[in-house]
Amino acid sequence: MSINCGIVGLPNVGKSTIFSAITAAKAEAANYPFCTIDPNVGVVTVADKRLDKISELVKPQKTLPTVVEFVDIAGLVAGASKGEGLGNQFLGHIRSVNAIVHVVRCFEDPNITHVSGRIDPLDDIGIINMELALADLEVVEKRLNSMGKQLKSQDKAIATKARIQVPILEKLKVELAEGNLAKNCDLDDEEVEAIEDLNLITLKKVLYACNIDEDSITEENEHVKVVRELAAGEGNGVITICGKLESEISALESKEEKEEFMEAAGIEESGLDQLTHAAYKLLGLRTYFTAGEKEVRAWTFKAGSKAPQAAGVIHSDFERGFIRAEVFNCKDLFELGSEARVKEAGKLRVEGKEYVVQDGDIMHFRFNV
Ligand SMILES: Nc1nc2c(ncn2[C@@H]2O[C@H](COP(=O)(O)OP(=O)(O)OP(=O)(O)O)[C@@H](O)[C@H]2O)c(=O)[nH]1
Ligand SMILES: [Mg+2]
Repeated sequence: MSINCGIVGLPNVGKSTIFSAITAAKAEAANYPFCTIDPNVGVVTVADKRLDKISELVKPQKTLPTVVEFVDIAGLVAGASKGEGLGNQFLGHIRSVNAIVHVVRCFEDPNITHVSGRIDPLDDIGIINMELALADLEVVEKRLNSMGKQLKSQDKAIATKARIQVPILEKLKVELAEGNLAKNCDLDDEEVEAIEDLNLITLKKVLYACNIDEDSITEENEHVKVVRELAAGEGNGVITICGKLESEISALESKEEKEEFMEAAGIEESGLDQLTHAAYKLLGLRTYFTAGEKEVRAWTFKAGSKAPQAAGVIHSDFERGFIRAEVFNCKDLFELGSEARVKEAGKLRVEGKEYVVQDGDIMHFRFNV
C-alpha cells in the first residue's frame, strides 16, 4: 500500500512551487494562473530515522523506505465545475487519491497575483469546496441517471446494490447542490461503504497546507490561525510551509547545506517531512519493517490492522496463506543491538492471525499458498 495525495487550491497560490520543492520534479511554476495544464505526479520517500538505524545494525544490501505519491493539478476557480478555467478537467486525476492537500495562500506579496485580488483564506477555501462539491454532484447525478436500468436488472446483486445506493445518492444530491461536502452529510459507515466506488472527493480527509512568507515561520500569522480554527472544527490537519524557501532549499545540493539553510531560516522540519508525517497522522497510518541481509524495508499499514492484513501490504499471497508472524519491536533491536540478542532475551514473539501489528514492529511472515 503506497498512499497518494492530490493537491488542490486556487490558481497561483503556490501548488506547483510546493510540489516541485517536495518532489524535486520539474513541475512548471510561474507567476501565471493556469500554468499547470498536465497533471504532475511525483513520488517521494518517507523519512524515518528508525529505518536508517535498523539498516546500520542489520547492514543489508539495500534499504527501501516507503513512499507517498503527490499529484499536482491546475488551480480551480469559481465556476470551474461549469467549465471555467482548466482545473475541473483534472479533478478526475485526483478522484482515487487517499487524501487531499489543499494549498491555501497565507502569504502577502503584491507581486504575485491573487485571483480575487485579496488574501482571504476562508473565502478561498469556500470557493474550492464549492467547486469540489459541484464536481461531486456531477458524479452523483450521473450515477443516479443510470440507476433506472440497474434497479430493473435481472442480476440480483446489481439490483440490490442499486436499491441500497439510490436513497444515499438522493440525499447527497440535495446536500452537494447546496455546496455541502459529502463528509458533512451524516452518512454512517455502511452508507459510506455503499458509495465507495464513486470516489467522491469531498468525502476525503483534507490537509491544509498554508503557504506562508518567511516572516511567518517563527511567528504564526493571522491567516494561518484562521485556517487552524477551521481545520480543528472539521477534524482535518494543517501544516505551514514556505513555498518560496522550500524551492530554494530543494535547489541546494548536499544534506548539510540544506540543514544549515533550514536552521538559519528557523524551519524545524522540511515541507516534505511535514506533509508526509501529517498525512500519516490524518489517515491513521503506521509503519512496520522487514529486516534481512538482502533488504531492510519500511511498509505502510492502517493502524489497528491484524497481522494477515498487514502482511497483505507486501503481497496478497502473504495475507491469503498467512500462517504466523515472528515479531519484535525495533526498540528492542536498538536496545539489544542484534536480532540474535533480541532472541536470547526472549523478546522475539510468535504471533497468530489475531495479532494487532504495532508501529515500529519488525515482522517476519510465515505463509503457505
Ligand atoms: N512570495 C511568495 N511567492 C510564492 C510562494 N509560493 C509560490 N510563489 C509564487 O507564486 C507564483 C505562482 O506559483 P505556482 O506554484 O505556479 O502556483 P500554482 O498554485 O501551481 O498555480 P496554478 O498551477 O496556475 O494553479 C509563482 O510566481 C511563485 O514563485 C511563497 O511562498 N511566497
Ligand atoms: Mg500549478
